[in-house]
Amino acid sequence: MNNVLNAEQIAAYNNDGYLIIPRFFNEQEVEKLYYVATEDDTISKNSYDVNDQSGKKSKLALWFTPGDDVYGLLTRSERMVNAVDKLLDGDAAVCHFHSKLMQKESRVGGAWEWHQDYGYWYKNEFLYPDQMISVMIAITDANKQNGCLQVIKGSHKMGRIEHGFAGEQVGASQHYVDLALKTMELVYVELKAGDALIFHSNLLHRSEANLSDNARWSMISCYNRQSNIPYNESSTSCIVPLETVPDEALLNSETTGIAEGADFLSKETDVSLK
Ligand SMILES: O=C(O)CCC(=O)C(=O)O
Repeated sequence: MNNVLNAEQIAAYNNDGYLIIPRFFNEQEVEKLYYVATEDDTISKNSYDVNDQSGKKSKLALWFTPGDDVYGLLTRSERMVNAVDKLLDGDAAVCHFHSKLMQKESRVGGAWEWHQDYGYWYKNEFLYPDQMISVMIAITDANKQNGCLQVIKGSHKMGRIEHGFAGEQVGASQHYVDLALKTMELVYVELKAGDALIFHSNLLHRSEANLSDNARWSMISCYNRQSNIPYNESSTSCIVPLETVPDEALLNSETTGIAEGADFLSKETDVSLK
C-alpha cells in the first residue's frame, strides 16, 4: 500500500482529533462521484430525511457493505484504507462499518446537533472508540454559507460524552459542549470538492442548516478495526476485513451507481438515525 500520511499528519490527527487532506480525490474522480451520486435512482429511493429541531431536513442514504460501485471503490481504495490504518489504534484488519451519502440541499438542508459519532455507536456496543473513524469526502464545496461541518478541536480527548435525543437526532450534553468551548477552538471545516476530512469517533461536531443556494453533498465512510466487536449490531460488515482496490479503480472502472440489493438502512430500522 502507498504511504499516504506522513508523521506530521498523524501527530496532527492525534492532537486535534481530525485531519484535512486537500485534494484527496482529484477533479475527475470527484466529478464522476458527483455525476453518479446525483443521478443514482437507487440512492434516492433509499434516502430518508432526518429533521432538525426547526423542521429542516437533511437527506441521507446509508449502507453497510461496500460493493463494486463508484462509492465502494472509493471506500475500498488503497489511499483511504491506508490512511485509516495509519490513524486507528491497534493493528487488526481495517473493516467498513457503513457509508452515508449526505445530501444537504440548498435552502432546505437541515442542521446536525453537536454530537460524537461514538455517541451513536456506543449503543451498538462497540467497546473501543479509538478503533473507529470517519472520512468525509466533499462532493461539492462545503463552506460556512452552505452549512459545512464544525468541529471542536481536541475534543476527542474528553472521551465519550453523555448523549440524549434531540428531536430526530442524538445530541451531546450541551453542558459538556459549553465546557469544551471554554478552552477548545471551534473550527469551521471548509472544504473544496475532493478534499477529505478524517475524524476521530469522539470528536464533537455539528453543522448548521444550508441557507444558501448551493447544495452541500458529501460522502462519509466510517471504518472500524476487526478487533472492535459490536455486541449490538446486526450487520457484520464492521468486522469483515476490507478488500482494497487500487486507487485507479475509481476512474478506470465502468461501474456506476449502487446495486439495487445493497444493504441499506431504512429510517424505520434506524433507531439512532445513523
Ligand atoms: O454532514 C453533516 O452536516 C453532518 C454529518 C454528521 O455529523 C455525521 O454524519 O456524523
